[in-house]
Amino acid sequence: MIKKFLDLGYQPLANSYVLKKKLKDKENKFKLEVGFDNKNYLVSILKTVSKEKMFNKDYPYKSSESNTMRKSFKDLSKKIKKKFKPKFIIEIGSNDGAFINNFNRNDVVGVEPCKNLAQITKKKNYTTYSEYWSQNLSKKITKNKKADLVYSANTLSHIENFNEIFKAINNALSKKGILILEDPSLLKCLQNVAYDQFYCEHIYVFSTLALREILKKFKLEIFDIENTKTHGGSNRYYIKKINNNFYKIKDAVKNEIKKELRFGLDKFSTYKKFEKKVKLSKQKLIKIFKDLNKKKLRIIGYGATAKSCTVLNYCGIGNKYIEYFFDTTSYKINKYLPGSKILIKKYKKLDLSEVDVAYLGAWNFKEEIFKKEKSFIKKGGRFITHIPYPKII
Ligand code: JHZ
Repeated sequence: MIKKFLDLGYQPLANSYVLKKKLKDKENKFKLEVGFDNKNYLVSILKTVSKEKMFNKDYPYKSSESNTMRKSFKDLSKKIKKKFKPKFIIEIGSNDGAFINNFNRNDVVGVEPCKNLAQITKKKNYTTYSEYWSQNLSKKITKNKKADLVYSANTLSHIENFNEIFKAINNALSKKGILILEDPSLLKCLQNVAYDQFYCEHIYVFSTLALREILKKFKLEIFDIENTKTHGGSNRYYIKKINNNFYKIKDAVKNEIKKELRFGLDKFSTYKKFEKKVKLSKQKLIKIFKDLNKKKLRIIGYGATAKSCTVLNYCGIGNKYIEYFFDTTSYKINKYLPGSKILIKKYKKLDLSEVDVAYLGAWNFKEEIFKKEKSFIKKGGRFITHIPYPKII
């Protein structure tokens, strides 16, 4: 049974940036509540938004926008080539090609329902199917040869229907073929009080415990896990068919499960504790903004992320506190953040003559951003973060 543990209020669609001429229009909003299923340990949002409303030709998020992600995909590609030597790879959710760009065009196929993004890889001559991943599509792609590797990063958590996804994956994989999934870690999310990992697109935030249960139903199992730093702490799961004896199950799997059980990811009480921390985080963050506002300091936002949408709308932080956001994504520039309606401007290096404090919307890229803004920090510029608790740094 799914039991609710967190209510993040009415929220707009996180990636639906608002045009100036539509500022007065009513936005599509939904109740963002999060629950825990004690049968399979799955944490999910309770009300979902249709995929067509979220993932369409106007999708603004590009994986290649940060050095961190480009490097992460490049390093993984090198590792995959060395370790698994795949001859045919399918990526589900290939976005703008940050992963497939690292492979030979004949060896890889992308699946990306957002047409604007699929166009980018098609232009580079990578075979890209601009459709939602499904059994039909899987059959079409693997009609002549099965895949040695199916890869999907930050996509599984966006798809509601496990039955369709995993049956399609099972069909696509060759006998020895493997599946690599990469998604934010629930353990990290709870440890960091990163409640902003929940928004319309993130239907699930997975624990290993939950994923193991889901995979069992489809005769799949995890044989290795890596903890990665991306997106505030993710897990990379290496998965095989249960009857594929080519790979041994590594101790890393057992160890990760132990860690999760030690933290209590199997218990509802853990999630109620998290709820308390989230409420406290909200109070503290609002206080920081109010105090800085009283001092008449100029605050902007840095990185108009989907995650920021949850924070700003849950905490009721709008343009009274944050003058504007900086973002490097051309599609977001000159639009307004959903709900909070804060203007997004084209990024330029932070300058103390214009800004005193920047709220880290893209807290998951803190290291990359701090490197870029070294001079601002050196001269006394400050950042606000809410991770793992609200503070000025
Ligand atoms: P970032 C998106 O979430 C949506 P978001 C999606 N649902 C998901 O799962 C994750 O990605 C993977 C900007 N930026 O990656 C670029 C700067 O301006 O945290 C992006 O707009 N300057 C698919 O939106 C945003 O910040 C910089 O120096 O929460 C980062 O978005 C850097 C590094 C980034 O994902």
